[in-house]
Amino acid sequence: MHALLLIDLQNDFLPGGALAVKEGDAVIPVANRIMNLFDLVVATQDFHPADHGSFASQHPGVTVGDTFDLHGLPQVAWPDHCVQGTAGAQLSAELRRDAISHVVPKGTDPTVDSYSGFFDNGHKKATGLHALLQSKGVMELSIMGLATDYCVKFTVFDAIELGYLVRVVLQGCRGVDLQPGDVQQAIADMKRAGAELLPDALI
Ligand code: VGL
Ligand code: ZN
Repeated sequence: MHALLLIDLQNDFLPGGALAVKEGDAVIPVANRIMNLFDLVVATQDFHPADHGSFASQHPGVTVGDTFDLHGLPQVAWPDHCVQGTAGAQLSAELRRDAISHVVPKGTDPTVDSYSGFFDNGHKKATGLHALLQSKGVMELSIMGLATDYCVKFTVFDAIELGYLVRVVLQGCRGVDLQPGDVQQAIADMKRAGAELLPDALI
């Protein structure tokens, strides 16, 4: 079975959102167009409590974009985003929701961030995504979404480590590029880790 994993296609990562990714809206039509090609479509949802530890607002003296120590892990300080119960946390209304069979929340523990759709950043707790995919007999994953250099990248790394055959739908990814070059580096790192990169022409 081959599943499409849609990473964090939520309002706060789209233009006008709290943590807007440049051209983030360009990936929604890509998702809608390819959904039908898969046995299963699963979406992840960044889903933070209002006092999440990744928010700069929780740490006096820490500015958005800084890296600081969060309970022993290096953490980028983000603006408040994808807060549970807000419109920003919701999946884009333009997504074909009917084709998405499961939504997997992540980042719900205020003490640790969760870029990957599979585990928190400390690799201590699973989100349930792996168990879900195993229960459906999924061995192949095509992955796309936001942001290339954070949640897509770490989801791809974990998926490869867990033994899935992983393809990255590059046309369906956009990144933050906190430092210019981060997105290109992330793409190179995913390839080196063993992901197959699907260029635009293939989908
Ligand atoms: C993400 C930063 C913070 C992402 C989530 O979806 O890539 N990035 N939270
Ligand atoms: Zn987040």
